Amino acid sequence: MQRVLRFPEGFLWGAATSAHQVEGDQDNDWTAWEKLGRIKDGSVSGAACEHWTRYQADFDLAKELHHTAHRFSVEWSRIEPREGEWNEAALAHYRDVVRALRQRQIEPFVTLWHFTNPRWLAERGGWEHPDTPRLFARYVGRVVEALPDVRFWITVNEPNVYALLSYFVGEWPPEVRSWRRALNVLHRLAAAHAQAWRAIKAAQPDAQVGSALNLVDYRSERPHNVLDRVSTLISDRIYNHRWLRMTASYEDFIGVNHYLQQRIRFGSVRRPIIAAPQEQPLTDFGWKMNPPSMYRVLRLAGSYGKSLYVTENGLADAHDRWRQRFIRDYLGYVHRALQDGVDIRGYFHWSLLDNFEWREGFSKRFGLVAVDFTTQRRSIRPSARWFAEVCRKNALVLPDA
Ligand code: IFM
Repeated sequence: MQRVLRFPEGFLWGAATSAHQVEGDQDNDWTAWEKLGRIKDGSVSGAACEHWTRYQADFDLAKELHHTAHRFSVEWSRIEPREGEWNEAALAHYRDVVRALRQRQIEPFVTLWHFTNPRWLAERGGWEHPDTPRLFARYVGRVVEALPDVRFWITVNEPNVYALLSYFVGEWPPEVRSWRRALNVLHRLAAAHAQAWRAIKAAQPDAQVGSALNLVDYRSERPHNVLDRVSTLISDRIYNHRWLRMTASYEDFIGVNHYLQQRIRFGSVRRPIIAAPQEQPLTDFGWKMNPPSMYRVLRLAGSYGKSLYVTENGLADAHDRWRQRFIRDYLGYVHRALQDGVDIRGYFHWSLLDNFEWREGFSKRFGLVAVDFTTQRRSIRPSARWFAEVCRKNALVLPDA
């Protein structure tokens, strides 16, 4: 006997990537920072997956895997290499990328900012500079004009992760450790999102515009400890809700990126514990799987009354030991949230390809498709073939327990 969980008609299935992580060769703040030797495995993004030149073949793989949508980002530093100077060749390239997806009946979801800043922008203060939202909206206007065939836009990716890691924990460039500056950056990004939303709507009134937020399922480390509980509440308010409260009226949809449950202990907010029930496997990142968290964060995002897309969900798992189980169990909770009335319209697995995982370098393997970074050879992982059947059937077929 089998149990079949059907997804709504038209539900979109696919995977996500970001420019810096797969394209390589950029003139941005991360490239500069990597060269200072800051990446844990000593690598630099370099040519990454050479997706800049191999995108057609990569999209053939996505097609073979029955993906019906694909999320990727365009790189600001390629498009505007110097302030006010536009690189038409880069825009034409991204137009070809969109066309390549359309030719394969894959719906493009385009992210306009995914952590990296052009070097010239970083040098004048990046997201701390009051003029950055205006410059961002101007850049967005150029991209939207150049890509009239895109219907789904994601303005910024995980503004909360960026504010946290770059300005509060200080683990990412520009390595600041200040909660005031972190909040200021989060607010700047929200202003940028609103201005970009208006710019896109002015050019394409029918476009669907949202942002992709990283949502964490926060729990108290010691449920009966009042200080832990207050710290947990504050983390949830700032990390999960603050962005949504500021931007909800400028979101046609909310993109939910979900990876983790975190346990908060008073006094260690900068270093939360990534925990889950004992029996859940540990992924290569040291992040524990915890599928019910997916349900809780979807309910949280759904409470803002917008439609949702799961714009990222995945794990580092070089040997593909857990990926199938991970996708199966997390999708089970996506389905449960749908049944409980949450309006979820698609699921993007992170990631299509193994890629440059920020400070971890190339050591963490998130791809449905494995990449050999010496030869650039791609090989489809078994879990990706299994996920392909979910996409093809628009249903999750579960063996009866
Ligand atoms: O690789 C990142 C991505 O850039 C943003 N969300 C989380 C992923 C895995 O860490």
